[in-house]
Amino acid sequence: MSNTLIDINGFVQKGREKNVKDLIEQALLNGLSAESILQDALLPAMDTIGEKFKSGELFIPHVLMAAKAMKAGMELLHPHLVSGNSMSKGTVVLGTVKGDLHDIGKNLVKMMMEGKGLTVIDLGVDVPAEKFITSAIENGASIIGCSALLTTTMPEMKKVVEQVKQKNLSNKIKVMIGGAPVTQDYCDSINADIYTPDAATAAEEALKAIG
Ligand code: B1M
Repeated sequence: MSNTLIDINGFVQKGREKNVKDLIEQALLNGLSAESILQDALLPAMDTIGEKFKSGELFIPHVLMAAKAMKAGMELLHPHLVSGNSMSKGTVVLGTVKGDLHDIGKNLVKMMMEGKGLTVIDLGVDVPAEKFITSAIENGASIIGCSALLTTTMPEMKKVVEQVKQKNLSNKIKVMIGGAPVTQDYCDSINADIYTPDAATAAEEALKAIG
């Protein structure tokens, strides 16, 4: 792996936003692909932060700083990951569920979906089930995408599935779920339509589901 990728990884972990931005700009100029910067530097950096946080080596302020640096990096990669699709291929309402403030993975899903030509209505974080439904109806969305990073917030996804069913929208709207603690088994257990483990697969499956 190139030294630049190793350095970007290190600066994300240290929360050094400016260094991350400078190095990414330089890396792009030098011909490194946005995909490689994301997959080989940014994502592994957040994995390491997660492990260190879990083991008590790092605390919330460190995680927040790393997340900020990661987001700054993602913003620079955004135009490179999102191609110039001008015609929308369908609409997805996306958000992180109620009680949950993690949005890095959700933002990545958004980026990948936009890259596939989908219109994404981003409801942000801490989104209650009702809001997903209302927004999907208002925007004529075919997919509701729910992200959850906490085991305690996953049940909100079940509420979304139940409300889609209660409102007889199951034939119009599919519920897609994802996030680190979410699994195919969980998806089956709450009768959600689609589970995907990562952002790129989420975008591919959304496009397939929209047909
Ligand atoms: Co938090 N946090 N955090 N955190 N945090 C985790 C999730 C945790 C696993 C850390 C740990 O203990 N190892 C743990 C959860 C334990 C659990 O429930 N199982 C945890 C905890 C406990 C907490 C707090 C409760 C800590 C506290 O306050 N004591 C607190 C909760 C706040 C809240 O939400 N109410 C908290 C807070 C925070 C910060 C605010 C400091 C910060 C979030 C900043 C932000 O997002 N703006 C933060 C962070 C950064 C993390 C870790 C370190 C990194 C998460 C991340 O961004 N990963 C995380 C540890 C970890 O996951 N390794 C951790 C990178 C991101 C690209 O991956 O989001 O998984 P991810 O997205 C992936 C896939 O999951 C998938 O695509 C992406 C990749 O392609 N995906 C989808 C995501 N959404 C999808 C939706 C789809 C499809 C795929 O379809 C719709």
